[in-house]
Amino acid sequence: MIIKNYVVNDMYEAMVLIKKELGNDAVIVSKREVRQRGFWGVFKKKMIEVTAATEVVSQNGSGITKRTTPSVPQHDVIQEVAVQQQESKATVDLKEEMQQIKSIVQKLVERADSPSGKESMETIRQTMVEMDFHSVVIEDFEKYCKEKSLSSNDINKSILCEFLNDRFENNVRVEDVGGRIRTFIGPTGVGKTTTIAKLASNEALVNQKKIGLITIDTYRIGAVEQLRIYANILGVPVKVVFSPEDLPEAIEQFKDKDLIFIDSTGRSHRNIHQLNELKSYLEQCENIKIYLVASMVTKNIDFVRTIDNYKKIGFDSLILTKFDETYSAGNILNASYFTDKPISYLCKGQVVPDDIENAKKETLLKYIWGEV
Ligand SMILES: Nc1nc2c(ncn2[C@@H]2O[C@H](COP(=O)(O)OP(=O)(O)OP(=O)(O)O)[C@@H](O)[C@H]2O)c(=O)[nH]1
Ligand SMILES: [Mg+2]
Repeated sequence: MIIKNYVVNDMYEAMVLIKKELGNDAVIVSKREVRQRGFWGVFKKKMIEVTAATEVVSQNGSGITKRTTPSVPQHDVIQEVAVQQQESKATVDLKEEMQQIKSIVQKLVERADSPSGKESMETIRQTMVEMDFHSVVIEDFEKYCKEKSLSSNDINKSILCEFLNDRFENNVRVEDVGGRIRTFIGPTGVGKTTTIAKLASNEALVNQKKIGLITIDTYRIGAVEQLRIYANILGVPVKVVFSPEDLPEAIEQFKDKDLIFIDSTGRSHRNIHQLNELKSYLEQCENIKIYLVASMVTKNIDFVRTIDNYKKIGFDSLILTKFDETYSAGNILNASYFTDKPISYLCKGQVVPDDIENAKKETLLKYIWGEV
């Protein structure tokens, strides 16, 4: 029987020493806490004294049968303990790392299998949101994919392009609705007066048409002056109308004109009272073409509500402005889900008369493609 004491820092250290010196069959007989001598007793360190015993004769064959003095770990043993502790910590770290790698690989495999690894419906939906498509258009795209029995793995940008092409071809209308008397209505600041100036300039200067301008916008300070400035530059007359009943008379006074452009006050689509007031003006006129001017910068929800609410007044055509101020051309298609009226013009800057053109499908498509 060999009995040996070990004063060690922890049980792990003790186990390593016992195993090394007494072999695998050694048993721990006792364990107690002891204090190491410290500096003035202040820095006393807590240690453990472990007593171990074994039946087996030790390696050196001394056959010691008495309780030995506490064994303080030898330098090489300390090193070995430190190495083994480090190794053990490294093993734990390695295991953790392996676990992390396993879960990352697992996720990657799942992603590759799932649609998001390619261009899932969720990614395409996000693209459509960024392009400012209304939720109705996005839902229609999802329906389109279902009808084509496309699995989520098949949904990618080319499918979106295919869908946009299809809806564009079938739903979007472009047409210059013309009209001798034309009025321009729409929300505030969308470019009604500027669009009138652009169109009137082109008609007067390029097509040599006789033009008459009328404004019913006596609400906004400076509105009449704004139109007068354009009229003076073009050398065309302007009439200001203060009440609905006076409008037919003003139009009558322009009976010698080829074209009459009527400017109106910008009205929020949310103000039904103001929309009705505007309607009361337009009801006075016959054979008038009403152009709803809407800005591409308007976010889709307000854009489609504008179209919806202006239906109460009624309009013949759309003019889309401020193409130069946005990268999201979703409103082109959004419009077609809420009205069957065509788009007549698109405006792409502040310059009068240059920044306007007749709406063409190719041009409009390009604005959408730009995003896809
Ligand atoms: N970037 C850009 N600005 C435009 C466009 N059309 C008009 N604008 C500018 O938008 C601002 C408002 O234009 P207006 O023509 O006064 O707009 P409006 O609809 O008549 O405004 P209200 O009469 O106040 O309702 C002006 O600074 C115009 O120069 C366009 O296509 N692109
Ligand atoms: Mg105006």
